Amino acid sequence: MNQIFLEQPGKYSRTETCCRSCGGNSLEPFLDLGSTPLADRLLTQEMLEELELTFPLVVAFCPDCSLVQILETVAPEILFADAYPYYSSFSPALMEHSRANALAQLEERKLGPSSLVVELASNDGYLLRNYVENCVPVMGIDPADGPAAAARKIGVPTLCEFFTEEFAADFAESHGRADVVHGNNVLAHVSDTNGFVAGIAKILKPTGVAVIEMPYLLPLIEHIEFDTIYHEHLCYFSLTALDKLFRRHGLFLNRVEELSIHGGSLRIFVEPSERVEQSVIRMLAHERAIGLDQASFFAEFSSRVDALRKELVALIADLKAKGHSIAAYGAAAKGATMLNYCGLDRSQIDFVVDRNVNKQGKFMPGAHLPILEPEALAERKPDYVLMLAWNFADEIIAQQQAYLAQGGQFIIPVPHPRIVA
Ligand code: DWN
Ligand code: ZN
Repeated sequence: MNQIFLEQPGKYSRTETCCRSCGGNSLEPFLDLGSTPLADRLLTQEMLEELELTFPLVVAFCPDCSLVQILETVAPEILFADAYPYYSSFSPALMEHSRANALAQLEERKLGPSSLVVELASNDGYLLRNYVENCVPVMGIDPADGPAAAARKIGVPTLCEFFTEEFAADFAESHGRADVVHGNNVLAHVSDTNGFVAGIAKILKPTGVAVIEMPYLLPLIEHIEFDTIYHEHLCYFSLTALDKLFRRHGLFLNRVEELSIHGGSLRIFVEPSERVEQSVIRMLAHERAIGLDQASFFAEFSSRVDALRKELVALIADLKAKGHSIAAYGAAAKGATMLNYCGLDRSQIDFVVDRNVNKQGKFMPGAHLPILEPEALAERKPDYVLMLAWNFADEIIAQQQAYLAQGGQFIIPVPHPRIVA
């Protein structure tokens, strides 16, 4: 695939001038992370020798509907190719989070053998497996071959497709409509945002609910979580922007829950009938009160990101000047943004470890850090480990007591770089 990039550079991306949600043409850029490689595109040994193409990573605010979004759209066929390495089941915390979500819907909606639960971007069956165990019919939809095959292996039927409005119409015809539609960390990834939401409307029963999770814009700004910005994430949602997006397709954002996962997320409950609960009214009022629906709210963000970068680079340089060795934990997409924006690579960081066996043996995009198994920390005993998967820091540090006992220390990069031992 890399070779194709070389033959036709630029064929695989488009710079948007209109808002991905409302189509407005007054987009106001407020952060430029430079031209960066695709964060999820881990490299094999042979790919290291080839030119690694990069794409602009500029973030803008839409004053017409409050949506925050990146301006470059890279073709989904490239972003989510079969080499896409993300498997949800490598995180016990995420598995527990998903199980609790499924059981809550099962209970509240009194689902049973005549129900249908669909998940968009169902990955390796990590969530739908909980419905299968409770004899509720399911259907997963995911364009990545690897995770889809893994899902089928555990008894979760999965269609290996991109979810589009057209696909949704056919699905409703052939499979009927769903009582519950899940979509976790997918809405931000789709290039046809409106088509995706219109598709949800097409596959929901009139009494159905779509339960959708996405990272929340407010903690991203408050905790300087700039590394969660990469080409796979086209949109960064406030509740204000979500409410406008769903209403445009006759769907109503009736309930919202705030979650700590992935650095701060929202779980929204969207239905074909309007019965907005206090949780939504309160959060919309809060966003209005703090100005999350105004461009001025983002004015300082770029300088705060740059200050974090300078702080982290200085800390790493100081540790290296003192002769210390440094590794990293988490071959995460956010890790690629962090390393590449801060200009960190193998001259400062020797390797990165990750539990996902599909990532081990590959290399991080741009920085080219080799990805090893977590046991390498106890074996190679780096003095410090930069926690690239900071959203799972507690879980990971709990696993690395042996490394800590040897005197190892972690560097947590956000919201401000700090050393924890
Ligand atoms: O939208 C997305 C967000 C929500 O999750 C996807 N684009 C992919 C993913 O983002 P990410 O690539 O930054 O992934 P994570 O899940 O934040 O990164 C965690 C990484 O750390 C994974 O590669 C798995 C790994 N890990 C590990 O090695 N040991 C995770 C845990 C919990 C562990 O104990
Ligand atoms: Zn807009």
